[in-house]
Parts: sequence; structure tokens; C-alpha cells
Amino acid sequence: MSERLEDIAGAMVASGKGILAADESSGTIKKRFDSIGVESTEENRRDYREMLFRADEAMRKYISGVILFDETLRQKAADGTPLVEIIRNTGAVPGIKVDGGAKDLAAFPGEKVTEGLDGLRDRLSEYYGLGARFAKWRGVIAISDVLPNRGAVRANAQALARYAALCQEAGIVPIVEPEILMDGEPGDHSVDRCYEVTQEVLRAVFAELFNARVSLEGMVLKPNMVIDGKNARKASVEEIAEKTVRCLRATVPASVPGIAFLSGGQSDEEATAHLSAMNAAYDMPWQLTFSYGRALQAACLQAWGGKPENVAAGQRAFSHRARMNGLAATGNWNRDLEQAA
Ligand code: 5MM
Repeated sequence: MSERLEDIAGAMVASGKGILAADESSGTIKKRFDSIGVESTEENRRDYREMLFRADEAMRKYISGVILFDETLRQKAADGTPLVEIIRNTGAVPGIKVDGGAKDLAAFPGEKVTEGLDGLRDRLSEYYGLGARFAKWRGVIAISDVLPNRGAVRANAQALARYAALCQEAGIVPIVEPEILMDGEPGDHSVDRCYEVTQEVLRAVFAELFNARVSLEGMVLKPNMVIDGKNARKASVEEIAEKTVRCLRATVPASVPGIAFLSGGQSDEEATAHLSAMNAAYDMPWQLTFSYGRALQAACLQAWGGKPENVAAGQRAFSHRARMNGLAATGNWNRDLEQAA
């Protein structure tokens, strides 16, 4: 694999492929396992993720990269093969979540800032040695009639930019993820309010990336779609696609090689439909693809249920979603394909 940042970023957003976000931190994976009645032990987490990474055909055809949590980057499969090696053997790029999570932002009730910059230079150099070639940092932005405040937007944008510059210094491509929460509280915002806030946040993020001398050619943006809140869902697929593309065109420089959306609490099929609608209807200067966690894994998690005898069923469920999203990444998905499956 070539080691130039531009080449790694290009591979991460290769046409018809996208990123599997499997970087659930300990608390989040516990929540996911609780939902299927499985205890979150190190072995169960390993088995679950090994199942995903060994879904060989789906990984080879539709997955360009995998975001891992620290534990997974160091873990070995049941037969002793490092999980990173399994991922690399499918042709996908291993990546690592390096942020320390979103914490309450002092003096800004209801708003968060992501921590984890202290010691990041040393951690990145270790992660590079362990095989990671891209990283991810997620800033979380609350949305309501009055939120976010400018101070919170700026704090998150600056942290994202400082993280991105450190990544590039270490030869690692930064995924820059500013997430405006679709499923936060109160969650009753309209699609137009989401447009307004997403535009403001992306403008702030790119201003800080510029100030921090981050090379835009060597990064990938992971934004939310412009979508109404979980308690206000009304907008059509076409409206979400149109507003998301318009907002991105107004804020994301053409030198960014690719944009890989988070799913943010959309249903599996919605996340696929929205991505496909954008790619089918619009010409854009960047690749537009997915970096889904829940929307790629939810069906697989259910089908697996923590039982070894269900591994093949879990892989079928994951492979189906990976294929649907691979098609969406070129605008070639349609609902009949779901029904046929
Ligand atoms: C997989 O979830 C990621 C890690 O979340 P925590 O740090 O809260 O455990 C998360 O950052 C994820 O990569 C993105 O939100 C995209 O996932 P979704 O499920 O929104 O597509």
C-alpha cells in the first residue's frame, strides 16, 4: 500500500466502497450488546468484530477501511491472527479512533467538547506502528432553537483541527467528524434548522483546518446529513438529498477527496436511500460515501445474537448492508434490491 496521505485518503473513498465504523468505545459496545442480551466481555467483543472482518466478500468488494477502538487494534482472532491483519488482507485500510470522548464544556450547559489532545502525538506514532493508516475524531454539536453557541462550535472545530494536523504529521489520514446530533434532545429540529447549523459548523471547521495548516487533500470529512431531528421526521428522501448536497457545496472545498457520512440514528434503509439519492442526482467534486456504524451493523448484531452458530447469518446480514451501501455510493441502489434480498 502506498503511504502518501493523498493515496490513503483516495483508497478510503474509492468508488463503490465505504468505511465500516466499528470503533464503539466500551460504554457504547456494552449498550449494543445489552440490546441483544450479550455480556460485553473482551472475548465477545473480539468474536463479534472477527465475524465482521471475516465477511470476506463484503469486505473486499464494499469496505475500504475499518475504524477500530484501541482494544481491537491490539486484539488477535480466535486462531491467533491479529485482527488488523485480517482487515489488511481484504484490502481495507485499518483506522483508529483517537478521541477521548465528548465531555461537558465548562460554562456551556448542554454542550460538549471532545477531549484527547494531550499525548496524542505519541499515541499516533504507536498506532502507526500497530498498522493504523487513518484516524477518527468525533466532535459532538447539540442542536435546538438556541444551540449551538458559537463558543462550543469553535472549541470543537479547534480540537478537530489540532487533531488533524497531528495525524498528518504522523503519516495518518484524519477523518474529521463534526456530528450535529439528529438523535439528541430535544430532537425536534427541522431540516432547515439542521441546514443552518451544519453550514455554520462546517464553515468553522474548515476555517480552523486552514489555520492549523491541514492539507485538505490528505483528509476525509465525516459529517451528518442535513436531516430533521428524530422527533420531527418529515422531510422526504429527495429533500434531504438536495439540502445535504447544497450545504456541502457551500462549505466543503473541492480539494477534499471524499465525504463519508455517519448514519446518526437513521434506519439502515434510510441511510442507504439518502446516500444513493445524492449520488444518483448530483455531480459533486468529491466522492460521497458512507462511514456507518449502526446502519451497517444493526441487522448483523440481531442476526448474530452472541451465538457461534449464528455467525454465518450475522455475516449475511452485514454483507447485505455493505452491498446496499456500496451500490448507494455510486447512486445505484433501489428499494427493490432490499425486497429481493
Ligand atoms: C461506532 O460508533 C462510533 C463511536 O462512538 P462512541 O465513541 O460514542 O463509542 C461513532 O463515532 C461512529 O463512528 C459515528 O458516530 C458513526 O456511527 P453511526 O452509528 O452514527 O453511523
